[in-house]
Amino acid sequence: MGIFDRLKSGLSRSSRALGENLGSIINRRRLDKETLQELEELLITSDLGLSASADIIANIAQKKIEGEVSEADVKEMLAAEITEKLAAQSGALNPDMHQPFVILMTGVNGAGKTTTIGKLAHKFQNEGKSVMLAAGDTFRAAAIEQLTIWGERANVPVVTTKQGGDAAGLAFDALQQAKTSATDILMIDTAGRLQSNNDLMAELEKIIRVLRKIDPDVPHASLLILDATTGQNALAQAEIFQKSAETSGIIMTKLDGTARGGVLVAIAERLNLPIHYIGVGETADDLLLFDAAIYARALVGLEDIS
Ligand SMILES: Nc1nc2c(ncn2[C@@H]2O[C@H](COP(=O)(O)OP(=O)(O)OP(=O)(O)O)[C@@H](O)[C@H]2O)c(=O)[nH]1
Ligand SMILES: [Mg+2]
Repeated sequence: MGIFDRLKSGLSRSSRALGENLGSIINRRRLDKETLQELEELLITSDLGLSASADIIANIAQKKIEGEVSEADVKEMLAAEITEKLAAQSGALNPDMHQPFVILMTGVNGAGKTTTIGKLAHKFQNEGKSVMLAAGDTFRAAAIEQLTIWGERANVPVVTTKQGGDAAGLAFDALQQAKTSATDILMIDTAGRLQSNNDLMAELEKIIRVLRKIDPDVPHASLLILDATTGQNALAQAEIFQKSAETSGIIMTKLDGTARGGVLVAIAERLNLPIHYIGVGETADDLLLFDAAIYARALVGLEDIS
């Protein structure tokens, strides 16, 4: 399956929910005020967020489209508007800028941090880069083992300490090892934490502080992993993590099989942060580069442009 088809199948629950309701709103109607209102409500219930939904509909209203429109017409309009909203937020990571390029992974419990590190390790490794992982989740019992398994699969070294050990100290050791071994990319896993837990959020600040004793420019990327199925709560998470972890970009996971794929638009609207990748499954290959147009078209249930 190509990227578009994988994304489309992942987003099928989201696009089906949107498409079915769109059909009943549009069915051979004009884009009058009432229809536009219903469309806006549909976008809001599809998790695109109040502000993005209002904007998208205002832009469409401005076009003053006369006559009847088909469902496909409206999908094209929505896809174009959503693409425009997301376009500024698309962006691959550029790990060639530093060596080692240090990536800190943060997020709430179960968001997909460890799995995403595994997927990225696989991807970078395939691109011929040397990768090292740091098992900075010293809190959860099986976390170190889980990361070690991903490391073995991708054939990359994993720096560990004992369970209950100091995460910042482990990160420090790992950065030193990555420097000594001239590793291209170091990815540091962290324990899941709720954004409401101040002590654990402070621990992230400590990890960054300690890493900066070695190199004031690290981490080069602080990635917040957001689980799409949490819907609007992802926004609250992002705002707090941005403060403590100095979030520089987002990876949204579990976009396969959720009906809440629209939340990515709300996130992009609210946070001025790039969305680098999206997770569409549990295996190493299930990480896609985020592309605004492809995402928008899959979300509204249109075919690929090409
Ligand atoms: N369907 C699907 N499942 C995913 C995706 N990413 C991660 N998962 C699953 O989500 C669950 C949690 O993933 P982890 O990587 O352990 O999450 P974590 O953020 O490291 O969790 P903690 O370390 O407990 O905070 C696992 O069962 C993963 O397989 C995704 O993109 N799609
Ligand atoms: Mg984990």
